[in-house]
Amino acid sequence: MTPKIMIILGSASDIAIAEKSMDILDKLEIPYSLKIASAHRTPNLVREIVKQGTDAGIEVFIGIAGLAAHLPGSIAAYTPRPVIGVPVDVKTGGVDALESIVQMPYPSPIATVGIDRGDNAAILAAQFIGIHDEEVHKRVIALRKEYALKVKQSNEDVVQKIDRPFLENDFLRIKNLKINDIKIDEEVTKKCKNKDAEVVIIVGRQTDVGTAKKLGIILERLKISYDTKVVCPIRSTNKFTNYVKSMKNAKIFIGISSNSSQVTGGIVGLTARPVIGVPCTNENGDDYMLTTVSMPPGVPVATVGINNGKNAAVLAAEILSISNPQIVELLEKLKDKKINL
Ligand code: AIR
Repeated sequence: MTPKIMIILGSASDIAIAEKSMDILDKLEIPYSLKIASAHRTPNLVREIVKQGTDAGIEVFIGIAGLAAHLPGSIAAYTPRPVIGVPVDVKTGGVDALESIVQMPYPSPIATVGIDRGDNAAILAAQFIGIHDEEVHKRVIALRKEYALKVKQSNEDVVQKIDRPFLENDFLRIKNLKINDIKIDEEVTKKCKNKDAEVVIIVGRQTDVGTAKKLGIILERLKISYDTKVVCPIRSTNKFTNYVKSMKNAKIFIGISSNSSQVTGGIVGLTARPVIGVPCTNENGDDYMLTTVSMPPGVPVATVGINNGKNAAVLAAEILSISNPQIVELLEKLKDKKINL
């Protein structure tokens, strides 16, 4: 079996986080390769592994590292394939590694997941592959349902066992509720502007539209179709849900989000397609990177740098280019132009 995913660790001491990735990939039956190479101690080894891996058909790279975690960025320097970064908590709770991975300059994005979230990195990699491999997409949906059913079941396993005089255990028993089970990627029929768009951009508030515009300009240069909507999942819940579900041909969703990042969190609950998150700043200069990236197991958001809509576009293009070599060429031109400036 030729591996589709390559996991690279900055050190053998990161192995526990890689185990979480491997558990998921084994479950999803996706062949992978595992290597150890440090961006600082062995930069040449990183370059060789990544170049040879790309030539041999690796579709997605996962870089796992702690401290000044420059490994995912180094991987991105040697491959046109998408790179997922997993920050490891070695010191400072892993925030040092998180900032090192997520804050990449344009046009070199890293799809960053939460601290120690090797499991979410593997799910995200499977979602990328699922865009052109229907079997993998179906397995991701099945896995997502497992996570959801576990939550439902925990009402019986935990709540029902608590014995307290004022706790009404039988009030709205979850097992009796008529919830039409877990519907992921279910469709609704609704007229929308550009229903065939490959990339769907959702902006939570008017203030962040500028970030979406920059993103759109890059997608246009890369000849990728997209649709943009400003809709807040809290203020207009039905509109938000219907819009996400009506975009049934979408291969990738991008959420541009501030505050508690309900936009990205909301999208990810409604689809098994990959979700890219662009954290924004507010008027006071607070940023929302942590509320975008720190997703629980099962529901990753591929987070890029703060206000970096352009990197979200490049990441979307890299993901789509796995099965479309034309985009690789266009991306190379885009990168050359940036360097020549
Ligand atoms: N690391 C290795 N080379 C560069 C970096 N940033 C990271 C590893 C590991 C941490 O440093 O990814 O998380 C400590 O590595 P070690 O080998 O000292 O245990």
